[in-house]
Amino acid sequence: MLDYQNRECARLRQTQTSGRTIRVFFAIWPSNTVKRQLYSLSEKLEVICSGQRVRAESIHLTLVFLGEMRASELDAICLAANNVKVPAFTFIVDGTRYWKSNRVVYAATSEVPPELSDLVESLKANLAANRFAFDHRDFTPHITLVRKVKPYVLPKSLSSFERPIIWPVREWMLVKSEQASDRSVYTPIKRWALVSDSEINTTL
Ligand code: 2AM
Repeated sequence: MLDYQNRECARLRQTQTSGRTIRVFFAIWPSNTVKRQLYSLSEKLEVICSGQRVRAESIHLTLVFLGEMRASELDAICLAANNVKVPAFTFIVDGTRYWKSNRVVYAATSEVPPELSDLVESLKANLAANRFAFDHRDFTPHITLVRKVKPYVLPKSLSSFERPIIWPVREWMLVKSEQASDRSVYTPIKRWALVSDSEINTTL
């Protein structure tokens, strides 16, 4: 694991000095337990909506999409993100939705946790203060599970579940996205822990 991280850091440093750009975004990634539940949900969805399900290791929730950035800007992006202090929270996945224009089916929540909205707003404010450009569209928390779906109406049992998936969120990260022949490959660059309430109070 350490070897892998060292190799990744060395590769990033090389990219940083080469003037190349990399595609990056901030996101939260599910634990193995939550990932298994979401992946098993996508198995049902893939069958009924004839799409292509997202690979288990790629399931995530995007916070802010930055897009192509100069690799030399990465340190400054991380410094801006260091200012974000938001408490840990729980994200409750309690339904799926069809997003017609993107042809995806995604997992959603009926109640966006205020801490998640604060995390996104604080990240955007710190990025904007440092003059970084990002996607300014309103934040709609979505976890894409199936892509390239046919026009489709979700059965009631899948638009709202009786037994929600409980996702405890303890950290968020900056992620690099690379295009492989048939898919996107995501690699974490840096992680930040969400803070406990006591840490928030002592920094006020
Ligand atoms: P998606 O799940 O709806 O495809 C990496 O590309 C991640 O950033 C994906 O989760 C993708 O959302 C999200 N994203 C948000 N805005 C994007 C944009 N303008 N272009 C590509 N991906 C975007």
